[in-house]
Amino acid sequence: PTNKMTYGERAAKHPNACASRLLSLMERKKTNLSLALDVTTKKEMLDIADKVGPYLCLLKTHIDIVDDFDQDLIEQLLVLAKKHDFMIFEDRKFADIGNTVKHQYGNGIYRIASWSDITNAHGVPGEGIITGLKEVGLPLGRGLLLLAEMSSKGALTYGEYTTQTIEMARRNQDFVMGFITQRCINEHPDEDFIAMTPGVGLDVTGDGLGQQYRTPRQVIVENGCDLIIVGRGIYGKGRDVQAEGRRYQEAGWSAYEERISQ
Ligand code: 5FU
Repeated sequence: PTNKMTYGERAAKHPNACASRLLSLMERKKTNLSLALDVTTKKEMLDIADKVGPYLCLLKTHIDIVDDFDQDLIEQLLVLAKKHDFMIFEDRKFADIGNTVKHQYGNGIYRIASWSDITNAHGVPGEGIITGLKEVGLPLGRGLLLLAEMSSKGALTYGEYTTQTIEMARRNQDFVMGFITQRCINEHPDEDFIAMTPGVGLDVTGDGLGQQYRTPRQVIVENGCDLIIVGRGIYGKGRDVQAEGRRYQEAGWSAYEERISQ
């Protein structure tokens, strides 16, 4: 299945335009690294994105934690996305009824749909959440991820909840391009959801607040995921962000090469 295929082969036949764009970027730039850029000032955000940009396929944001957010931040992030050739994923984790999330996605201060290639949602409200987000995002060529499994200790995303979330995605493949998950979810031969995985680190196993880390190899080779999402492992206190960016890019890519050559 998708496990043995290259990102490029998958890009060529992927029916979801946003997924295809991301997979071909990954192939062309030889990276499956997504940076979780959880910093609270505009300056740090732009500085780190510029330094780590060469190693990324996807910049993951939490735009609502930036103290001095303004429209100029968005414009500058888009300039960096073009300069370094990466896409943007606002990790908004929508979780309300369809009509509300439609506005949370398209309106307000952040206008997420206007700049973020990808966003994500919980399945907890039922399928209307996808329908609402799709009305706003699909005409703009955006893609959605559903949260199938979280990385944190004691997460309730398992069993029947996860199963039903996956079924919701299967019914909405024009807009749902993949999952936040800890393992590859694809089962049917023609199924190609992109598996993006947070909770990745090479040096520590947790953060004291419930986060749990696994290595790129565990995630990509052993569990068949496609992207590693790394935050503090790259820009944590005292770290050389450029060197760490390269280190995670290399670790992620060599794990992928090991997987497809097996
Ligand atoms: F959906 C999830 C999840 O299950 N676990 C996560 O850690 C999202 N995340 C995000 O990934 C979280 O909000 C952070 O932005 C990022 C992990 O950052 P870290 O610094 O690598 O722990």
